[in-house]
Order: sequence, then structure tokens, then C-alpha cells
Amino acid sequence: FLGTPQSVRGALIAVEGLDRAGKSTQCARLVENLQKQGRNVLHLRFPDRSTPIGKMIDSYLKGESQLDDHAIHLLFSANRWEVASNIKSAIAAGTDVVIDRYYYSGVVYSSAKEIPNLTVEWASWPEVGLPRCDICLFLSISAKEAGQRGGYGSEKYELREMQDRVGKLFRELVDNSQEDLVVIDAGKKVEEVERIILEKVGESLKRISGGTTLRE
Ligand code: DGP
Ligand code: NA
Ligand code: NA
Repeated sequence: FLGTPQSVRGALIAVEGLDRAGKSTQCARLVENLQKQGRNVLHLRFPDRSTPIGKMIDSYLKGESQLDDHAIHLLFSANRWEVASNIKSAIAAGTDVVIDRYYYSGVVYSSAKEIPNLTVEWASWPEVGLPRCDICLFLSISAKEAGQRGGYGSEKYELREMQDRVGKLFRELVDNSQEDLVVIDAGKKVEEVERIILEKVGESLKRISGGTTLRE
């Protein structure tokens, strides 16, 4: 049980973007900044490689195992669903949940593979019903610039062409989305990005204390 129930629920905050956009750094700073304000914060990341499903994903990403593209998508999604009830109870108990990647990555990375039938719509269905974000901070950076940040690693999707398609799909999602997606220029200095994120999250927290409910 996560603390005493409070009258104001916590916020569900996702940070999204291309590989090497600075998500991990910014998530860590956001968690620290919210804690400094006296808030309880749960820091999550997807994929969560520690669970049995997460271990299958990890092995796939490292090229140690092969899986059908639809099958791996459903595993990524299941990896989010296995944490869904924890997210909901934390939020109900007044804890903020900061997530490094969420269902946006799911939809975008899987459909960027351009596999017949594996459309954005197909990839979206298993994500329907997951707790929806109050705010999603999209760290925007070009695939070229991201690639120059010390280069990509050796995992499955860390290839320039894939990242270009992922970037394009993310931008389409941002343009068409009804959700609270906020585009942040991740090319700016770390401290500047940190400041902008805190400001946007502050606005979202105000809306929540005004009574907006968590959506599914
Ligand atoms: P990370 O540990 O943040 O580097 O993420 C691992 C990789 O997995 C990254 O390239 C993004 C990708 N990814 C995250 N969620 C999904 C998903 O649901 N489907 C697919 N195909 N890829 C995903
Ligand atoms: Na990665
Ligand atoms: Na990361």
C-alpha cells in the first residue's frame, strides 16, 4: 500500500522521444525536482527488463533471440499491462508516476517497422485501457542529432533509418493527437530542458488539483 490516501491524486507523466533524446536524464531530474517539492514519486521505465516478459524483450533487443514482429509488440504491451494496476494504485494514493517511455513508443516503434498489417491502428489496440497520461513530454530531436550524441548503441532499433521513421511517426502522433502531448526542444541545454519540463508539469499538476480525473 503506497502511503495514506490523499484528497488529490498523483499525476501520470510520460517522457517520450527517440533513442538518445535525453529521456533518462530528464526523467531522473524531474523525479528529483518533484521530490524536492515534497511530492511522492514513483519512477518507472518501459520496457521494464526485470520481469519474465521484460527478460524476453531484453533478449530480443540485444539480438539474442528472434520473435515475430506482432509477437514482440504484444510482449512490449503486456510488459506495460503487468504494471498497470500498480500505476493506478500509486496515483490514487497521491503518488506521481514518472515513466520513461510508455504506449506512445509502443505504437510508434512497432508501426515504424513497416510490416504488412502492423499499422498504427493494429499497434494501438493492445494499449487501449492502460492508464492514460496527464501529460506526455515529447523530447524532440532529429535522428541525425541524436545519432551524433555519442552514437547509437547496438540494440535492435538503434539504426539511423529506423530512427528516421520513428521520428516521423512521433511527429504525426503529436500533430494528430487529442492528448496532452507537449513538444520540448531537446536540442537545448540539459538545464534549460529541465526547467521547461518542470514548468509544463507544474501546469498539469494545477489542472489535477482542480479535479481532472485519470483516464483509461
Ligand atoms: P530503452 O530501454 O528506452 O532504450 O528502450 C528499448 C527500445 O525498445 C527502444 O528502441 C524503444 C523500443 N520500444 C519501447 N516500447 C516499444 C514497443 O512497445 N514496441 C516496440 N517495437 N519497441 C518498443
Ligand atoms: Na535504446
Ligand atoms: Na533512455
